Amino acid sequence: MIYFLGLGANLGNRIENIYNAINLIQNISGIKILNVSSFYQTAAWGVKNQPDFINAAVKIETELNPEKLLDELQETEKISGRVRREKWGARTLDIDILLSDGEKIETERLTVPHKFLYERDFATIPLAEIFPEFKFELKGDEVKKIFGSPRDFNLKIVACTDKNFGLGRNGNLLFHLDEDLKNFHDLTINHTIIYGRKTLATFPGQKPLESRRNIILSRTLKNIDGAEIVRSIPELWKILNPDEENFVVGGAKIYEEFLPFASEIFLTQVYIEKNPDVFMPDFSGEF
Ligand code: A4P
Ligand code: MG
Repeated sequence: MIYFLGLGANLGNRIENIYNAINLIQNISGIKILNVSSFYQTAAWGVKNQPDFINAAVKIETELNPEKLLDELQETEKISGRVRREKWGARTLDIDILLSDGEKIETERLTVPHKFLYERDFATIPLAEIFPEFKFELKGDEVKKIFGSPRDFNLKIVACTDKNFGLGRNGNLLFHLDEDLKNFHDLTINHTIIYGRKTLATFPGQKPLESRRNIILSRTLKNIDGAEIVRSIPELWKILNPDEENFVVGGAKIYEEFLPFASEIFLTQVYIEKNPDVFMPDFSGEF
């Protein structure tokens, strides 16, 4: 099933709270994030006299049933330090299930579509950005798009696969074709490349590539000359330069994690069948 979620925060570092929430949701087993909207600064709705919110919408695909999904999302709110107090009051993180592609839901715990969805520009405007067929009327609330959502970093994915979208075998790439390597060089030289530990091991001398800003996403790697190491995707958003060209260059797990945020894919597909043991994740959905 497809669901659209609304995220909101108006306490603490609000943008970071939304980054972390997206990351927590992405790491729930049984949930796949398909797309994330821009971030919006919105005047508090319902209870006034509280700080503005940052709001965003997220499209997910899940095999979880609705109640289990709600359990997981409420657990995520809890981890994010939300304390339940006043109705509509200030919070570090609020997650609402806005809409699904299935039947209406009306149980004691859950109403989908969300009961106030159509009354709130802070929910409908981000939602419409990632669900263009969505029909709604503007209510005239204060909702302003801000800079800093993952999609604002303009991530580009670069990969080389065989005929069946295989990426590698036994920790090695499938191909070392001059033309593809030149293409990779020309695209990325003097720009930023983002990759995982296993991809570092495929580089010459297992070293970061020269004349590029190298950012490695790894929980385990220690300091490496010529590279910056980040431990999590939210950490990456904090150090990435949105005015730079930012390329995600592998491997399979890293591609999968960044696909929902990518704006372009540069794919070299070689029409040969190799015998790969890792594959490019499915990217047909949101492109
Ligand atoms: N619940 C029922 N349907 C749903 C659903 N579709 N999604 C139940 C999520 N939860 C749903 O929510 C109360 C109960 O609603 C849950 O236990 C669940 O079983 P809550 O999160 O405990 O309490 P709450 O969030 O304070 O109340 P409520 O009514 O959910 O508030 P909202 O609607 O979430 O509004 N202004 C701006 N600009 N931006 C905001 O994000 N958010 C709120 C909170 C108020 N004003 C805002 C914003
Ligand atoms: Mg709520």
